[in-house]
Amino acid sequence: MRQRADSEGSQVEGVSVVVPTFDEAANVGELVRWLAAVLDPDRSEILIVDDSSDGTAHVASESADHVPHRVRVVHRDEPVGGLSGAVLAGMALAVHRWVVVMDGDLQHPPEDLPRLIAAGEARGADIVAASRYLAGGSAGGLEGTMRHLVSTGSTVVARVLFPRRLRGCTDPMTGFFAVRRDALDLRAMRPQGFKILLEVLVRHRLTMSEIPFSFGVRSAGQSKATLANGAAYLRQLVALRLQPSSTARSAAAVEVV
Ligand SMILES: Nc1nc2c(ncn2[C@@H]2O[C@H](COP(=O)(O)OP(=O)(O)OP(=O)(O)O)[C@@H](O)[C@H]2O)c(=O)[nH]1
Ligand SMILES: [Mg+2]
Repeated sequence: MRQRADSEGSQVEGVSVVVPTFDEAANVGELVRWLAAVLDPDRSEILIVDDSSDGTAHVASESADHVPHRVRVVHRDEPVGGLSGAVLAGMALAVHRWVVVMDGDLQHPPEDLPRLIAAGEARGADIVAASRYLAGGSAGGLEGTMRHLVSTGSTVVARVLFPRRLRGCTDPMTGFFAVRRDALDLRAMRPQGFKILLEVLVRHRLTMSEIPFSFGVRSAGQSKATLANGAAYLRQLVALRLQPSSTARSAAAVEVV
């Protein structure tokens, strides 16, 4: 059982939390309660971008009624760009200084969220990623040897292909990070598949930092990591190599909501 976040400690302000969800009805209620424990209700928002058909959006909206925080639930009837497209849609709605991206299945511990923001403020970074591979972190929540191999293999390939943009980034595959809203150029991004941090880092010139974290086990429900995501990752690598940075801006803008 997860330790309860210290709701008596100071709560973080100036944060928009973007959570992509696909069939997370069994997790999203608990996630909203956990986030409410660490966020200042007057200076934060929770943006849930949902592509599900299992009632996740309904559960999320009901949970919102029990917390004083601003919770927006966006259900996409015609999803574009998968998980990464959902994150981009959430980023487009975010109003606060920091945007935190995290999964909806509690594998990303909400109590680590204040550490991300504190590190970003203290170090003057544009982006702070929560890394499973930094000393002190753990990828224990990845199920099976194959998932571990795919994760480390994908990381090595990305770092070889983008050595400058990924310098200092031990875990470009992590889905848990905080980025300054004004450092993002959403028009530069061409999201597809699962790897939104890679998209952000390669398409921007950002000062990056990391904190270690322990990737937990999925709380309930099914994984959406599939072979199709592997294929999408390869397509993403090719697209990023061909048009890596903000030169992409002149192309047609991505529709984000
Ligand atoms: N909106 C949206 N969210 C998605 C989509 N695919 C996955 N997600 C969400 O993205 C997050 C990460 O997906 P997961 O299935 O947990 O992937 P994972 O953590 O690599 O896999 P597990 O370790 O098995 O949980 C979860 O919150 C999912 O609900 C999608 O197509 N659209
Ligand atoms: Mg997961």
